[in-house]
Amino acid sequence: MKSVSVVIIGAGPAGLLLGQLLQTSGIETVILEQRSPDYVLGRIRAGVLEQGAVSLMRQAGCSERMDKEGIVHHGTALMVDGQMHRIDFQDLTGTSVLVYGQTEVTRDLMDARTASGAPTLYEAEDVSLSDLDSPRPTVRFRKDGIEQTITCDFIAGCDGFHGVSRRSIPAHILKTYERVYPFGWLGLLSDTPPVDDELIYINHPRGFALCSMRSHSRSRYYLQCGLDEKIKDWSDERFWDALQDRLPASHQDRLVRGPSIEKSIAPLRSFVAEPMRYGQLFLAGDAAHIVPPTGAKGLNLAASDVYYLWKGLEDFYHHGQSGGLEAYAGKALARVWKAERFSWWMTTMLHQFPGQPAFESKMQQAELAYLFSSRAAMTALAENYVGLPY
Ligand code: RFL
Ligand code: PHB
Repeated sequence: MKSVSVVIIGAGPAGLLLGQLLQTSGIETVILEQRSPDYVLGRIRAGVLEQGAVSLMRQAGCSERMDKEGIVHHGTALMVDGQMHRIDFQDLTGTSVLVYGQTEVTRDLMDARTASGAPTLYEAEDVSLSDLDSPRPTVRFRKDGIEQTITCDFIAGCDGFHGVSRRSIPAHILKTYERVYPFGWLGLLSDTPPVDDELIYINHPRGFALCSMRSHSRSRYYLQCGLDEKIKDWSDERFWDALQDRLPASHQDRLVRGPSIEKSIAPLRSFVAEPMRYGQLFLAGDAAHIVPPTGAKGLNLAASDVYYLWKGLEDFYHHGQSGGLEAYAGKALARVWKAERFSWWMTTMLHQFPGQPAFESKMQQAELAYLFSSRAAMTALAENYVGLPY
């Protein structure tokens, strides 16, 4: 039986970032990931990093490429009723966000871990956690057909929404809060120049759309779609036509079409599990909470959870203090709920809700009219978008 200080379940951005930060602190970890590295890198997800996440990548020693290739965005546009409204982050909050894809974040963290020699066991099957409420919990799994067991001081559950960690907390202790939205996002990635220098969030009568990017030559676009939609029914041409139709007149001719490199549908959900700690198990990232992507918060919340957990573990191993770990769930959840509120608000304000009563439609219009008429309201949007302090 092997023994290690911290077992991290999941090699998504949360698990890899935590692993790298603990590595810099001299704390020994093993990461167990059920998929292959290529599978993990093939998932196209987040694109926008708050300064907090950027700073953690630097502290993890993984910022060289990000600092070179990431694109600083000082604002974003919201398009409503055919009118573009710019939210100037720099003017309203004095800060900005960085456009750098989750795939690249993950790749940089994977490379750094390989270089450090710290172990990541990919394709680890049937991971199970036991003795979580004892001082030495156990993790069992199968790798290359061989059953293995590791004991440790702590387990970091960074295994996403469908992972095993949250499910290992006894049902009578776990409380969950959930909202499932009656639509999804159909995303398309293409090697074409983005339609604008900044992101554009579009509220359109035929559904929400988002124009985003990964670089000056790679675009990422999303369309609101029904939950029963199938990828096979969305040819590239149909996607481009629908997107062009939702763009402002000023941008319709600027849209550059090209073959898709990836197309996928994601359902939209708000979800929080409390508590984020059970015994020696600490949940971080999507394992504990999901936000709809409209606020660009999912990866950034994973990063702030990781920050609190890293600091708690450092206090424990370097100073023999458990206060940081005791405070972990409370600190993380306080920030999580504010991001949940912001993501729910952005989603509610910008999408078309099928069968929405007339009163709710009027509220949505009033919300938007107020937003664009008030510097205070735009500042509230901007300060949440760039990220609340850790
Ligand atoms: P992940 O990325 O899901 O990684 C979890 C890892 O755990 C592995 N795993 C297991 N390993 C071992 N044993 C098991 N039993 C396991 N079960 C699962 C999985 O294979 C996986 O590798 O969670 P993590 O690390 O918490 O990271 C969270 C982020 O991925 C997520 O919040 C963001 O992608 C959300 N998100 C966005 N976030 C932002 O901050 N900004 C954005 O602009 C943004 N855009 C998005 C998004 C998510 C989207 N989708 C597809 C849901 C756009 C989209 C379309
Ligand atoms: C993305 O580029 O994938 C992206 C950007 C902003 C969002 C969601 C997704 O709000």
